[in-house]
Amino acid sequence: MERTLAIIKPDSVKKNVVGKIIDRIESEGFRIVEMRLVHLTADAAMEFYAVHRQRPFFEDLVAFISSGDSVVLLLERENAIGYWREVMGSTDPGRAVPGTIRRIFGFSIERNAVHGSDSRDTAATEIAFFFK
Ligand code: FUP
Repeated sequence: MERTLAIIKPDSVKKNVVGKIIDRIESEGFRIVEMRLVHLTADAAMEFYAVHRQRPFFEDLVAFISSGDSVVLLLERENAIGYWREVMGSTDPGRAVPGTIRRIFGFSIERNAVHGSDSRDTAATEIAFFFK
C-alpha cells in the first residue's frame, strides 16, 4: 500500500463538483485516510509550490490556489502515486486523456481541477505539509 496527497482545487470547489470527484476517487479503489477543507494563504501556497518559484506562472498559480477553499486528501491504494496521476490526467486538460478528471473538470493548465504528488519524496513532503 502506498499513500499520496490529492487536492481538489478551488475551481472544482467553486463549481460544486467536489462530490463527483470524491465519488471517482472512491470508485477507483482509493481509501480516504484523511480529508479536510482548507483555504490556503498566499504564504502557504508559496511554500507548497516552492519548486515552481522561478517559473513564469508562479504568481498566478499562488493567487489561484489561495483564491478559495480546496479539499486536501490523504489517499491510500496500491501504487497510489502513479495511479492517481493516471486518473487525474496530464497537467493541461486539453491534452489529458478523455475520461480523466482533468479532462472532465479542468478548464485550463492553471485551473486544472486537482493536484497529485509526483513521486514518493514529494508525497511524503506534501502529506506532512497538510497532515501532521
Ligand atoms: P502537475 O504535476 O501535473 O500538477 O504539473 P506541474 O507540477 O508541472 O505543475 C503544477 C501546477 O502548476 C499545475 F497544476 C498548474 C500550474 N502550471 C501552470 O499554471 N502553468 C504551466 O505552464 C504549468 C503548470
